[in-house]
Amino acid sequence: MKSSSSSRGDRRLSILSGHLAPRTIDKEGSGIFCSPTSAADSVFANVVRAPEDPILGVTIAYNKDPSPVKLNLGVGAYRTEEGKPLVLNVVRQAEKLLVNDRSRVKEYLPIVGLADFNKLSAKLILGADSLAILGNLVTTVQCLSGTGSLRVGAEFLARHYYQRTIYIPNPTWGNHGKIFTLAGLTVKTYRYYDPVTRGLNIQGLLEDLGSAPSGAIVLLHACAHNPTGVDPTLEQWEQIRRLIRSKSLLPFFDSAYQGFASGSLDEDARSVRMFVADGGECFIAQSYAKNMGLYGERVGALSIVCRTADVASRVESQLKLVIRPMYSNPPIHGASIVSTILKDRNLYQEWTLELKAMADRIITMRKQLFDALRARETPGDWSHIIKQIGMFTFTGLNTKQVTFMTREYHIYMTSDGRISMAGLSSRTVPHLADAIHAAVTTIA
Ligand code: PLA
Repeated sequence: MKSSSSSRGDRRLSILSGHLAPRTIDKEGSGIFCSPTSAADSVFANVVRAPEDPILGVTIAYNKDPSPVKLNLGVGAYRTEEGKPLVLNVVRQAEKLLVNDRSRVKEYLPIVGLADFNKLSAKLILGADSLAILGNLVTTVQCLSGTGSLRVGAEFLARHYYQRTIYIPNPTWGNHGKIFTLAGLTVKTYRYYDPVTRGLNIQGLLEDLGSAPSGAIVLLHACAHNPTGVDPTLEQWEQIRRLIRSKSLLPFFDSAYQGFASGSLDEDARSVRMFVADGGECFIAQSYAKNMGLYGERVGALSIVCRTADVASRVESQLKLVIRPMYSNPPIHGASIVSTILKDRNLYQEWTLELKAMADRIITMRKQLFDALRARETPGDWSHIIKQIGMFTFTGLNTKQVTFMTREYHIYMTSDGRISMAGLSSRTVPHLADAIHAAVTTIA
């Protein structure tokens, strides 16, 4: 009795001294050094509150703001001119067909997903006439959108590839580093963006990849680079391709925006097709979140282009061993929507028109924002707004200016100054232009 109450006392004392001692919390909040506060009896009392995600956390902050003029330009999610999320017409049609088809069941898909979906996805990114597809050199597995495709590819590389280092652009989508690190790869960066020219630092890129160890993996954004909106020209892609092949580096394409950069699916796949045409190997992670507006359905695909059909089929057998213990097999609904659209001529045609309309609306927003800043004589050269492509503008606004815009104008964006052009409309452009003007004229 006595000993148990004194040990309880000891514990309380140690908790109290924990309160008083300085805390050590690691950056990601996974530290075990923090003392418990209110939930002292929980076995998780030492769990430290983690910070919100730098991109998805913007939406959480936005949702809490009661202001009627608030504007969410954080996450890259398409909105209509009315500021509403958009379900594509072709998606509604495909869903109707699926629901009315009584022969459809809800059985498990195979580990690698829906066979039709995989074939059609490879065709979409590599082209209908791709020799790699015709030669069965490509293995494609359905994954949980772009993120899941990257992660499965990363896990496969960590298990089966001799080089453990992956080079990602600086800057890049915030999740890239985490995905590859958690899979067990070593992440390094290569120079990509030049803040002075607000364009591509091709020289720095070539130098950094040129000094990468032979065989290193290189992450490339297939088009519409996130967050900068800066893509290499075709000539620059060719320079990058030659360097990558000459050093036997392994390209890993992240294709999250096919169709969103130019409005053309083929145009936006040119970088990938250039690398596949030379017969070398490569990885491609595809997402249907943006180009079909299937964000929450989590539909994507990982394709690995190999040198022989035999290697491709052995690679696929190993991908199954990666996937099965992670999530067993992927969900059926979203992939069925995609394959229904991709295999029907009319639906496919209608999709390309809807996609083009989304891309065009974004381009119009760029022009309107640029004009609005010019009309206000906002200091600075804002031509990058119309030069950059894809969903985002990398404005060049600094963290303080972003904080100011959120506080004073209720405009929400990531702290690196990235704005989602897809979240803007003709109605909200003046408000954003006022905010940018005020930010750059009042805060250095
Ligand atoms: N790759 C890149 C380059 C991306 O920008 C995103 C999404 C993904 C992959 C993953 O998308 P998915 O898993 O939904 O298919 N980037 C968003 C959303 C649009 C996010 O951060 O999750 C962004 O706002 O940057």
